[in-house]
Amino acid sequence: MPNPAPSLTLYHYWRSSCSWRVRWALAIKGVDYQSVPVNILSGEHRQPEYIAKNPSGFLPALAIDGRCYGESLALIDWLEETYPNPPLYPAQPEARLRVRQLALTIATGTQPLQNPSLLQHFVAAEGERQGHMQHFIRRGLSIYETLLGQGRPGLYSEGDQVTVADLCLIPQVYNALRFAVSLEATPLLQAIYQRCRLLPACQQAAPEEHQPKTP
Ligand SMILES: N[C@@H](CCC(=O)N[C@@H](CS)C(=O)NCC(=O)O)C(=O)O
Repeated sequence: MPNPAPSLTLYHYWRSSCSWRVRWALAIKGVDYQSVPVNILSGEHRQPEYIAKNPSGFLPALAIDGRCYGESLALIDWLEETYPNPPLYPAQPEARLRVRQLALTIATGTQPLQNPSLLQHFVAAEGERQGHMQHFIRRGLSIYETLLGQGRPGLYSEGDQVTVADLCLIPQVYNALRFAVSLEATPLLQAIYQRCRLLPACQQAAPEEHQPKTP
């Protein structure tokens, strides 16, 4: 008898880019999960009840048969290993390396610099936050664009198949637009963004599909 499918509960916030990555991976793999919204704006992610589930206090977190784990890329890798089809990495080792380099350019080099917890700590004046966000988003996207130019983009960031790189890129570009960062200087990633936004799995995972009816 095959093992029963694990029961999954995703703790996430509708506008969190890291949450969108995992929602999109779940949608691509066609995996069902229970959805538990956690409100970053009201500080629910800093309450003891959530910290007990994910000690970092960051979103998202995924409970697998009742045991909770954090870190979006680790969660996506678990999904990839548990539900290999369709794959989120190319088969060839150097192409996999390019995908990881792109994904980490966003996941470790760009997104963390925009976190509310970091901004509250280091950028005291509310009015300076937009400029800070724009600076680091522009920098991250410009590096990504250069890497695309040196790599093997096709319809998506690596070839013609959606990979983990796209799962990181698209939510970050959404944030760029939200914070009025122009994409004029990054045409390759802009085209990939527009193409991905038309994909049903990407749309299913997008913030507008998860925005609570009442704030
Ligand atoms: N490395 C973590 C980062 C998670 C993360 O930074 N999540 C953001 C939302 S995208 C968050 O929860 N921020 C809350 C805060 O900064 O207080 C991951 O990939 O899961």
